[in-house]
This record gives sequence, C-alpha cells and structure tokens, in this order.
Amino acid sequence: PANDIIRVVTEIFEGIKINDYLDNLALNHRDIVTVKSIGRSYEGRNMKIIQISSNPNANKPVIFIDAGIHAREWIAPAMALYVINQLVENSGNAHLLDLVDWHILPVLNPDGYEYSHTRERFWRKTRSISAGSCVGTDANRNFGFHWGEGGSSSNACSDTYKGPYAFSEVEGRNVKSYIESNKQRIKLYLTFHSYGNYLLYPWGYTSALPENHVELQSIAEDVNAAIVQAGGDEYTIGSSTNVLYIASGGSDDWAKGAAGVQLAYTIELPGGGAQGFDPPPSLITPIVRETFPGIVVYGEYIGQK
Ligand code: ING
Ligand code: ZN
Repeated sequence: PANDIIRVVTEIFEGIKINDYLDNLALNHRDIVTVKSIGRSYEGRNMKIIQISSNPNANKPVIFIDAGIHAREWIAPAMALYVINQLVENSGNAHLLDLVDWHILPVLNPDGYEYSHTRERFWRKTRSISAGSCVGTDANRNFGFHWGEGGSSSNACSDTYKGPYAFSEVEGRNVKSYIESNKQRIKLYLTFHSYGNYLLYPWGYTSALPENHVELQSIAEDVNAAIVQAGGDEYTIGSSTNVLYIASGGSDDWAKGAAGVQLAYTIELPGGGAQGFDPPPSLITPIVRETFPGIVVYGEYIGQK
C-alpha cells in the first residue's frame, strides 16, 4: 500500500531503527517472516537478516540480497527495505514467495552507515581500526577471491583500501559464513550499491568473462526492460571490469567465484542530490518504485529456472 511505501522510505531518512522494522515484521507476519542475526559488526551492532518464505522447503531456491556495504550509498538500504516491504506487506507479490525464498540483509556495514548519518555524510568504508592513522577498509575490496589484485588500494587512507588481509572485516566474514552455510540453495546473489544505473556481473578482477555471461547478460536485459517500462532510466549492462572499472575483492566476485553462486550482480541504483549518493527524500520513492519491477523479474526467473 502506498502509505507503507512512503513510511518505510522516509523513516529510513529520519534514522529509522531498521532492526526494529525487521523485528516488527517478524511479529506481525509470523507465517512468512523469520529474522536472524548473522553476527555483530566491528563496533558491536547486530547484523540482522530477514528470511521471507511461504511454504519453506529444503529444496526451494534462495535469492540472497545485501545492501549498504558502502556507508554513504543510502538509497541501497532503502531499496532493500522497500523490497522487504513489498514482499511481506503487499499481498499482490505473494506469488514471488511460492517458488523462491528471499534472504535479505539491508545493512551490511552498519557502523559505516551510522557514521555517515551522524559524522561524515560521504563516508564509504567500515570503521575498523588497523595499524596507521586512517580508519576503515573498503568492505567491497576485502572479499577473499582474487583479493588485492587490480583496482584495490594498499593505502589505509584510500577509499578503496583492500584491508590488511582478505576478510579482515568481520562484516564480510559474517556474510561469508552465512552464504557458505546456505550455498546449495542460493541461486542468485544481488548486492545494492549506488550510483549510476549499472547492472554489473562478474568479473571485477579481470576483463575475462565468466562462462555463463550470455545468461547473466540476458537476465539483466529483462530486468532493465522491466525498470524502463516502470518509468526508470536505462541501465548499462555488462561485467564490472568491462563497463565500469577493474576492482578486486568485491562481494559478487566472491559469491560466484568462491561460493559458487552462478548468478551474481552488483546493482548500481540511480543517483541524485549534489554528490550522487544523496538523492533527496522526494526522489527515493520514485527510485525504489521503478526499480522493484526489476527485482520481480529476477524472482520470476529463479522461480521458473
Ligand atoms: N561501485 C562498486 C565498487 O565497489 C563494483 C562497483 C562492484 C566494481 C563490484 C567491481 C565489482 O566500486 C560503488 N559505487 O561502490
Ligand atoms: Zn558501493
């Protein structure tokens, strides 16, 4: 319902307690919602994941979605919360739960997210303290597949600092453990970022294409078509290295290359505001509304596969 949409996305911008929203959904929709913690962040915040499922069974495919790996990309957690809101609270989407279970982690980097709300709006990294004077690691250069290769920095003060070693960041380790323990069922990995309207698939560490690139490209074209149909702007589609830039240690490369999730995408949501990372509240609702039909396409594809 329209009021829910506006409530969810605007409350985020007023510093909604996102974990409270998830817990309330679990209380009010016991039949389809389970909320779990996948561990704690560096500063001790609980990393809650929501599992949305009607008729759970051990063989159902799972779509895993995370958002907020980069602190300043606020539209990403907003999008994840909107997907959660639509799957749980809009009965018109019930068919999306019949054949697929959805596991959604709306804030992968809660320490950075909080810091970007209270201290430094355009903070990107985690808040871990390593040797030297600079704080934080780029959690999307810290995953352990071709870690430390092209497009990641050894300088702890850089925004793309790869960290002292692969999976030095506890937030990434928590995601790794969760995906590894569910990897037989996870058929699609999506990670929300901003900005720029890109549907990116692996690899980020090399310009070589994965063996299933034709399938990855064609699904993304259908996703883009659904978003454009809903009034959204066109997305650029391709492998990260080829259409954006080389970057090693990304979560999608790890999900595909190490965990074996064959379908993995980084979704760069639309930009807005002065810096691109800061669309005003008036833009959030249209962005999440226009993008959701693309997520529906993913759900239907995995359900029918
Ligand atoms: N962009 C992503 C980044 O981490 C990316 C793009 C993702 C590149 C995955 C390679 C692999 O730089 C943003 N906006 O963070
Ligand atoms: Zn990002």
